[in-house]
Amino acid sequence: MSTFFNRLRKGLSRSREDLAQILPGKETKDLSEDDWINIEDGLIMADCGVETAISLIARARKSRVPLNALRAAMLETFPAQQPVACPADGPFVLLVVGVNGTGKTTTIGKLATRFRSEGKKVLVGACDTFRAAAMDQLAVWVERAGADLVRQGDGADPAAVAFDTVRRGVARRYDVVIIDTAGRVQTDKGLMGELGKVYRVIGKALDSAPHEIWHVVDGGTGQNAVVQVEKFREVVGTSGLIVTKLDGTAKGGIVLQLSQKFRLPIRYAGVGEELEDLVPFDAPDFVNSLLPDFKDEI
Ligand SMILES: Nc1nc2c(ncn2[C@@H]2O[C@H](COP(=O)(O)OP(=O)(O)OP(=O)(O)O)[C@@H](O)[C@H]2O)c(=O)[nH]1
Ligand SMILES: [Mg+2]
Repeated sequence: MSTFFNRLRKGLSRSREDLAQILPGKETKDLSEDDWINIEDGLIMADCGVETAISLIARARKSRVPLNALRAAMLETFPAQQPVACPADGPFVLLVVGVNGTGKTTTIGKLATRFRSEGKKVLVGACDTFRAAAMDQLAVWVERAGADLVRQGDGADPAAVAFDTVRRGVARRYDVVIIDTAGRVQTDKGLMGELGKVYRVIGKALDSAPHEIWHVVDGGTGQNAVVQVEKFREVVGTSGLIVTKLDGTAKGGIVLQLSQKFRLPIRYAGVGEELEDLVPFDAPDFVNSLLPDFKDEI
């Protein structure tokens, strides 16, 4: 069994156990209206949100075996995974965004390690220039990964750092350039404007960049994650999601909700604080972690 599956199963055990109470291996014809309401409540409690819970239930009700149908309906919320963009004119440039403390910097360290293990030359830009500690934290991760870092002094213009990083990535023929940004609340107009500038300046340094914009979401955020993704997407045109902290107290349903609402690929899942705790997202593993196992063959 994969580490991802084990960690997820552990992380999502509460939601799975709750759902197991109300989703016995029954056939649809044996379920009462109250049972369906309980199942819907269970999905909402697991952070699926009302809209997603209702649409999942609507599909499950059409089938003879609700658990099977629910599993299929959950899988359908995930769009087919497209390969990550592979530019012809220079390095692959990735912009990483999200609210405070979701795990952006840690995730960049883990991603840089992955790319390095594939033999790629990786350059990381420290565009969280507000706090020296933030740049130091990134520097540690980057060194552990065996990647290179571009940083300027405290309080430097994040857009200038982003521009420099991408230019250096092109000039020195890096394979991958990753831009770390400061966490910001989606309602902060000033900081969101600054992020928009970082995004635009990357395009000035390399026409086709950024090739991917990944929004790092804390899996334990709950319903607020939806408005976060919406607002960041308006500013930087998010192309994919990374959901972190799925090893902790996250209830998991938010992943289904985000996927159903935005149809964005979920590229990776964070399942711990160590270097190896970032795994490519696997929809069947995820759904199997969230739903109870079949107790009876029906
Ligand atoms: N359990 C767990 N903790 C994680 C995961 N990813 C990140 N963290 C922890 O979350 C905390 C915040 O991580 P950072 O990488 O600093 O988050 P950030 O988004 O860069 O934060 P700001 O730059 O302040 O916005 C750290 O304590 C990380 O170790 C994860 O997948 N699981
Ligand atoms: Mg950070």
